Amino acid sequence: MTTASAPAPLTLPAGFRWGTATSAYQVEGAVSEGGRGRSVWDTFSHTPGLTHQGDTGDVACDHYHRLDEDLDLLADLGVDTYRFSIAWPRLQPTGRGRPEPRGVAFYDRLIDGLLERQISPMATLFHWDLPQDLEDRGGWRNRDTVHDFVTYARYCFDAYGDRVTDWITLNEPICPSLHGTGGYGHAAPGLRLGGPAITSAHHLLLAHGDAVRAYRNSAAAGRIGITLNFGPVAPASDRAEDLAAAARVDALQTRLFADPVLGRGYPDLLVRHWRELTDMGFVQAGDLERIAEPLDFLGVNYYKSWVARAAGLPPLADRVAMDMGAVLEPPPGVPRTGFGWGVTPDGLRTLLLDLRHRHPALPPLFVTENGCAYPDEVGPDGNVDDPERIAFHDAYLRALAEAVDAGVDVRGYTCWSLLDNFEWAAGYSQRFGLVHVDFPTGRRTPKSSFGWYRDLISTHRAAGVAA
Ligand code: IFM
Repeated sequence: MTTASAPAPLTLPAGFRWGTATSAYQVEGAVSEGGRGRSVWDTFSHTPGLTHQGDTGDVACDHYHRLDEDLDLLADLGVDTYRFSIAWPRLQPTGRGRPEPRGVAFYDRLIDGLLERQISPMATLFHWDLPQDLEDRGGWRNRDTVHDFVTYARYCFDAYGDRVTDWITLNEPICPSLHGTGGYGHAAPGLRLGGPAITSAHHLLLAHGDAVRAYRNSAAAGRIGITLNFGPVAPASDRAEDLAAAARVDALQTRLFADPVLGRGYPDLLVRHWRELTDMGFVQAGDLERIAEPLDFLGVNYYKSWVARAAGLPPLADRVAMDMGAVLEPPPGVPRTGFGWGVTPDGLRTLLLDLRHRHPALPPLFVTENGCAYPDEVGPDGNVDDPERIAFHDAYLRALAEAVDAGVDVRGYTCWSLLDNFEWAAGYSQRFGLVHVDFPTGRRTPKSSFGWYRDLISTHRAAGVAA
């Protein structure tokens, strides 16, 4: 493995925490072991034609069996924090009932292994893998799922609350709701329902707020927050149609979840559109207060920003899809990742500053995901050189440091991802890892970005500017 020359130091505050992130279905595999139940992603990925080349998470990175090897990689990387998710169907195979002891034991081993290596565990309770049995009862469209989630969350707080330092209730609630239930059917559970997708979004938020309150009432003594993904957008021109299209996309992609979580309720502009699809009767008295439970931190996932050009409103049922009647493109002239996403580091600075500006009582921020996919290959010398990924993380971290300089309280950064993994409907076609995974054999090869990130972390630690 080659290690790039040491990067110029970034000015980040003392105690800034460095990490990497993964999620259960994307890395674990072993989907039929340890009593695990099925999730919506097992169903979706096994439905012919829905994922790239029919890829599934059945084996994924085989992290379930290679746990010690992956923990050693984390120790070698020198991270302060590892962000992983707990698979609800591993803990409660049907989403209800007594916890499955083998599932509980797997995450005990993971958490203890992190602590033995002086890495603080950051656990996400829900990263899209809803137990299929709950989906069969209506999934997040069913208000009962809120109660089921809080029961599951309590089990987790009781089992791991003495050791997990940071909890994340939900990752990117837009994915299981608007993308999976109301968009174009390209993600689990693969429905195109319009109004009921909005019901799902609301119930996810309610589950989040209630889980935070359950946490405060538990014996656990760490921090709790939620992770939202943000897609900042600028209008393609100052034509009224483009301005309106950008405002709609902004409401959907940067404000739909952040505003209610931070106590501002749903953006009016969205509610006006939604009124054609739903009477919003699912929002009951007191719900918005329950959703706005105070947080210890807000997790920010940021990859790219967009330019929006008006394309005419889509048919009614599609109005909850992410483009909201706009053509979304990377800003002109920016490089693209292997996935075709724009490389837009400045958007991170703007996003962090905007969040602080819009929300005077903003809790501390934590960048819980940021990364890029390129078609990395193991070279003839056995190394994987990925200079684009190094340049990507370097640029985004510099934008983050500028926001911190301007006064935004950002506590840490967990890059996506430790390992190449199952990228949802794109299967194994997109490699986001600092570590290359040869999927047929499971063999891990740290990429040059792994060495770069390790050097960056140790330089900061040595300089005394990071914990
Ligand atoms: O792989 C996903 C992750 O599950 C959620 N955030 C975005 C990543 C890259 O698409």
